[in-house]
Amino acid sequence: MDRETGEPSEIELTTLRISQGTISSSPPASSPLSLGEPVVDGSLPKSKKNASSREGAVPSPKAKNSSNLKKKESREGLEVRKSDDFSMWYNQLVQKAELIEFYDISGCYILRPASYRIWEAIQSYFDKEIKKLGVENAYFPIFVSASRLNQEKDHVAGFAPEVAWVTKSGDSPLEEPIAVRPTSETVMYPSFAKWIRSHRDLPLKINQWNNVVRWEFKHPTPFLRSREFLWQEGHTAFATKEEADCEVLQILELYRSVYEDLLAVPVIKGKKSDKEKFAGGLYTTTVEAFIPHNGRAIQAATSHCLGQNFANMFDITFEDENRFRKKVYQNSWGLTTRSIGVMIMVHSDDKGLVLPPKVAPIQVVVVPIRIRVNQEEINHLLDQECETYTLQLERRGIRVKLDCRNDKTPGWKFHHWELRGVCLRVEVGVKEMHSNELVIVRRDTGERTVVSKNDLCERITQLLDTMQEEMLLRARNIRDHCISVAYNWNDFMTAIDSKQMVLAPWCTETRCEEEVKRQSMEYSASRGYDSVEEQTNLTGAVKTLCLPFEEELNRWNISPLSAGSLCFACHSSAKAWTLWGRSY
Ligand code: 87F
Repeated sequence: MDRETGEPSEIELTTLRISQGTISSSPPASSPLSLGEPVVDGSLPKSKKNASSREGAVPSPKAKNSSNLKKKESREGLEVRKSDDFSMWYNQLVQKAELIEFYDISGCYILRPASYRIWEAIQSYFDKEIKKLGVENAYFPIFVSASRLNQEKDHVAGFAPEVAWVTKSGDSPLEEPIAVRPTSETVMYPSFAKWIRSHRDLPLKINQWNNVVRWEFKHPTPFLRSREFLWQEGHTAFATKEEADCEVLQILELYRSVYEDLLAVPVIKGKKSDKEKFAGGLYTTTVEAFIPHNGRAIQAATSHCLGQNFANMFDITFEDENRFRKKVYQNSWGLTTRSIGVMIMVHSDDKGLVLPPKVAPIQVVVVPIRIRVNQEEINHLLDQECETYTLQLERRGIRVKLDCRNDKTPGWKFHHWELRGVCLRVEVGVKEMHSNELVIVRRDTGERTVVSKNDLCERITQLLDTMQEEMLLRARNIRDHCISVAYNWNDFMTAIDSKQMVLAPWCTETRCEEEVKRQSMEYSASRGYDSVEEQTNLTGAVKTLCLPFEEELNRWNISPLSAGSLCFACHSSAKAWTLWGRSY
């Protein structure tokens, strides 16, 4: 069993990974040229204004008398801080906030309603946007025959160990084993070859919302790395390369928008290096996110230009206006449920989940603060008043919940809804009944705002908008402080070791990238990074994350590379500013 998750573990794989990382080298000396001070918030929220000043205002008879219930209550919350043990914190959080239920097959997780709702919000937003671009949804089978899968040997070769196969029905072996799709190029493209005849059939833009299976051997993590996951995969075909190039960026912009405008997670747009791009394609663009608490970057979504590679393999051709037969240019692009995990890691805290209002299943909870004893009449009025507010908010389209359970104390309810990431709490006590004001508490900052009852709906809407906006700004500010600039190896590794991403002038050669990866692993091993790896099952190797687009460099005030710039690693001529980091 896994010490943190209670999942069945894969001991042999962990052992293999650790034994790979034990080589030594000498540590570097000097410090990085940071874009700012590294800020990794390691503290529990200290807000005095916070939450539970009213905790226990009404001890319910049960809570008072039953030690059993008390025990249960204290186990509801997180027992570990984000800064003390990040991966244990995350595993507790996804379970206690009722996002994930573990399953008896390693790497497979149950997405509970609370997390599936978030996925639905992402789906609904992205689906609308791609439809505006003329993309149509379809559904292709989950199974791929061996011959189809191998039709396109080159790119599948590297992934072969991850393909899961069905070999039996009941007790009888199948005539030919059948693969479960790890991605659908080989499933879809034979149909594309049939459907596309003339230039009039182009562009063809197909998307599917589906599940895929990749039998990963790396340590699984809920949302971030699972053996079955949900995603959308878009597959498009065009008459010209220009149209394909244009769509690659349109989709990348939508991915940025999903992360930044919906999930309030800042991302960096860029192009993948040759080593990190999708092997079957021409070039890969990416949005990269960052988890400050462990200094890990994470690929958030990718938009590939496939060029004519697949058109060659699957014979996807069209007759142009002049009756010449031509090959199509294709793209593919994907966004997965990993996005939910990234959002949780970036925003949540020691009290539990913090959700941006746009995707929060419950945006507001109304909690009556009842009077202790023998005041049933007043308590009843209090409930009625709470119901009125709930209805008002509901009518405005706000996702609101009224919690008038009478076997739970207000303090217990505060913690309960904080753990589950409800954005705002409206507290209604006897004081509020007799005044014209209400108290609203923000989940992300703990800030209390007193509002006039007449303005409740407007103020709630305002607070939700502000919270959405500030969550992104805060996360971006922290993320930007985790980017250093380095011109040499020592500065580079020092920054990496302080959980930073590093922007460095680079020669763009694959050989150099491989050498950086090797040397950074040696370096990490020599600095005892092994033990961190052991705990987190993440490697100490440093990779290129992307060659950031100019717009990103401009935002950081990084001027273009000057003529004589040298590669930070191999000292040959530098071709591009490149973002490096340890990653998931
Ligand atoms: C695992 C097994 C077999 C990734 C795999 O990114 C094949 C593959 O082709 C494989 N893992 N890939 C690359 C997927 C490329 C591409 N497909 C459509 C995307 C977006 C959506």
